[in-house]
Amino acid sequence: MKKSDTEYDVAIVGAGFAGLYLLHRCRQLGLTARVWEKATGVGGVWFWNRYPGARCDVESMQYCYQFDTDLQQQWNWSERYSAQPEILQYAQHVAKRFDLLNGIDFEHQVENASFDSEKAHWTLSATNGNTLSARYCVMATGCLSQPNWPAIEGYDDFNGPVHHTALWPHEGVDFHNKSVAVIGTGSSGIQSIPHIAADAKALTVFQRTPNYSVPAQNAPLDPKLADTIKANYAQLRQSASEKHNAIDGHYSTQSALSVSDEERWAEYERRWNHGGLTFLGAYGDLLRKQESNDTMVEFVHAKINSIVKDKQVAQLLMPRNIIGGKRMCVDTNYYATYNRDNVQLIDLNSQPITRLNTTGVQTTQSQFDADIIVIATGFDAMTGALNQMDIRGRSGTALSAKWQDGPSSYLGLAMHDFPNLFTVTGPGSPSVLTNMMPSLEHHVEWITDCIFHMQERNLATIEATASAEQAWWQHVQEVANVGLKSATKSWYSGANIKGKANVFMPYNGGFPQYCKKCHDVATNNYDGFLKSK
Ligand code: NA7
Repeated sequence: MKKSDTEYDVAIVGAGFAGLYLLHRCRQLGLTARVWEKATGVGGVWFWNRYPGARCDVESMQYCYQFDTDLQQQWNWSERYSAQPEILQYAQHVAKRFDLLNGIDFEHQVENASFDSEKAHWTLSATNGNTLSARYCVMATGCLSQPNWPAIEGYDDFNGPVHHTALWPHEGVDFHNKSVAVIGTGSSGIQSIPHIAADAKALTVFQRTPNYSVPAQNAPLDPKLADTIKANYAQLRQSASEKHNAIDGHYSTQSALSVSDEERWAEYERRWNHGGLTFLGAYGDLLRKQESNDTMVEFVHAKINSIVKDKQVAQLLMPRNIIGGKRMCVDTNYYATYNRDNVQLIDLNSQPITRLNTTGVQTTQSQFDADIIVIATGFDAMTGALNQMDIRGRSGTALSAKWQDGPSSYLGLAMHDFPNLFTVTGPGSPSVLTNMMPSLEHHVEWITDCIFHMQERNLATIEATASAEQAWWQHVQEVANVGLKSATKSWYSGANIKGKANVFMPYNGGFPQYCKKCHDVATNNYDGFLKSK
C-alpha cells in the first residue's frame, strides 16, 4: 500500500478507550498513527473522574472491549459494576498488552487542527507548541470530557479547596472532620454523596433538580457467573448488538398498561431488586406513553418515600419529570444517605445560590459554611471537547462556528467541509444512549476501514456531502422526537449549558438501525461522501 506523504496516516486525539483501540487498529491495518493526549496517562474519562464512588453504570462484563477474544477471556472483573480504579487499570493493561504507549504523546493538549487542501492533510498544534501532521485526523475526545463549571461568582474568594468531580485530585481528598458542600445531583453527585457523607463531619447537598436513581445492587462478581458469560461471550455480544441501547438484558415489548396494577408493581419491584439501567426495560412503552411512564414514576416515588425518613426531604428528592428522559442514575445507598444526621439537603429552587464567599456557599436565604466545596455539575456534553479546539476545515470555517446553532454531522462520524476528519461517537450517533464500549468499537472499526479503503485506492480525501449531512441530521431530529425522551431538558440537548443551542444531539433510532445504516453507507462505496484522488 502506498503511504501518504505526510508524516503519519492518522492523527488521533485522545487516549481513552476509543483512542487506544484506534491506535491498535491502525497498526493492525498497516496505517501509521500517532495519539495526542492531554492527560499524563491513558483512560480518558476514567483518568479524570476519580471522585469517591465513581463507577460505571453498565455492568463490567459488558463495559469492556470485545475486539480481542483473549483479552476478553483473560481479564477478570472483581465487581458487577466496576469502580473507576479498576476500569483505569484495565485501560492501562490494554495499553501495555498491545504495546500502545510508544504511540502516544501525553501532555499534548490540542489547541488547533487545520486542514490544508493543497497537501490534503491535517496539522495539529498543541498548547506546548508541538505540531503533528497526518492525512487523517480522528477526534476520540469523548462525549463527557469537557467539565461544566457553573457560572457562580466567588470561586477564588473561597478559602478552602474547590474540586470538580471531573477533575478530581489524583492523591484523593480527605474529608475527615470536614464540612463539605456538594453542588449538583446528577450521576457524579449521586455516586459521590454517600461516600463523602460517610467520611465527612457534615455534608450539605445543593440540589437544583432531583434525578431518578435505581440501586446498582452492586456486589463482587461471582466467578462462576463470569465463567458462564465467558463461555458464551459471542452470544451475549450478539444479543447486546441487537438492543436499542447495545446493552444485553431483558426488555419487554409489552405495554405497562396491559397488565394489572399488582403485576406491574411486582415487575418494578423485581427489577429494582435486580438493579441497574435495565429497570427501564420493564415495559416497551415507558418512554412512549405518558400514562405508562407515570406508573414507574409512582413506583420510584414510593421507594424514595419508603427509604427517606424525613418526608419533606423525601418530597424534595422526588423528580417530577418523566423517568428515562435524562440518563437514569445507578447508585449505592444514595437515598438512604439523607437519613444520616450529618447530611442536609438544600433546595436551590427555593433558595438559589448567590455566590461562593470566603467561608462557603451563600444562598438567597442563608450562609452555609464549608471547608471543601465539590462541584458535581457535569459536562458540556458531546460537543464541548470538540468546540474548545480551533478546528478548521477546507473553507477555513471553524467547526465551532459551523455548530453555533447546534451540531450537525453525517452519522456522527464526519462533517461536510471537514475532509478526512472523523469523530468517534460524535453528535448524531447513538453514543451516550448506549453502552459506549460497543459504540466506540463500532466507530473505530468503521473509521479505520474507511481510511484503509482510501489508502488502498490511493485516494486523497473523503468528505461528507452537505446533502447527506443534512438528510442525516433531519433524521436524527425526527427520531429524537419519537416518544417522550427529548421533551426533558437535559445535557442531551445542551440544556445544562447557558447559551448552548437547544438541539437533541445523540441518535435515538437505536444501535442496530444505526449500525445497519453505517454498514450500508460503506458497502455502497461510501454513499454520501465525496472522494478525491
Ligand atoms: P449531570 O448529569 O449533568 O448533572 C449535573 C448536576 O449539576 C445536575 O443535578 C444539575 O442540575 C446540577 N447543576 C448544573 N449547574 C448547576 C448550577 N449552576 N447550580 C446548581 N446545580 C447545577 O452531570 P454528571 O457529572 O452528574 O453526570 C453526567 C453523566 O455521566 C451521567 O449522565 C452519566 O451518563 C455519567 P440541573 O439538572 O441542571 O438542574
